[in-house]
Amino acid sequence: MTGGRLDGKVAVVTGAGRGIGRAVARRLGEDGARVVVNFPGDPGEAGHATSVVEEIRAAGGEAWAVEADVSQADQVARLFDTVAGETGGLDILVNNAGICPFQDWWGMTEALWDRVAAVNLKGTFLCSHRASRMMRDRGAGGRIISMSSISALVGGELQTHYTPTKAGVRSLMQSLAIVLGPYGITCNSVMPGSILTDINRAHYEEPGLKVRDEARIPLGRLGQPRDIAGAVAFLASDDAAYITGADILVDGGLFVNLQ
Ligand code: RM4
Repeated sequence: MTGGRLDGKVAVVTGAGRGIGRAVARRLGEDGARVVVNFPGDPGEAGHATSVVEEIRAAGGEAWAVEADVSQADQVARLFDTVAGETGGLDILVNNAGICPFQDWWGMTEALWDRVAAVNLKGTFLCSHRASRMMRDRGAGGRIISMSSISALVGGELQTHYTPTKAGVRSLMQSLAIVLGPYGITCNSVMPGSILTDINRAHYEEPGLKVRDEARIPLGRLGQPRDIAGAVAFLASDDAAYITGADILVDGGLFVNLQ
């Protein structure tokens, strides 16, 4: 436990079976939050979610898994209705669910563009809309933390579908900070750099890519999911009570290392 600075808080983490979302769920559990581990219905995802729930419980925390594709309004409604029924309220939403199938521009299809936008941006909208209504109606404030990306600030040759969604997530948090501030709900983004997870593991199997990217990172290594979890835990805590509409770039110095 790290002092239990989130003791008794209820947190929903979307896409929490693997990668950054898994590390965030683990960390919020370590900090004392009761964690809802959301996962999509794709094959194998339930097993990932179950294992992270078991890890949180084994460490003395409270967690349970709820399936929902965040791009589907009816499934998002069911997710938050379940949270309301099980806990009576919601303190923290971490919009982490995201996909990035690398694809060159000339091979980009409307279907792939739509799917990435639906999960990454529309999913953040759908979850934030439901969660903010719960937080507003309960009247106890709250935290909405969304996973944007270094790709909100720079382009990506194989990510023309993905980078606009991450810029959009950041912008949505800025606007929601204005709307939800009067309710004591803060809205912020975390912007990971190159973090080694399943989202890019195959990409980094290309010979030389990992070495190339590590050479551009002042801290000399790709990030790990727990590097992001710490920033999320901070934004979820009372230590970040006066931070809203902001973003935290967690990239090992990659963004500034351009010359
Ligand atoms: C991030 C960044 C990373 C990439 C992931 C998928 O925004 O571009 O390099 O691996 O997206």
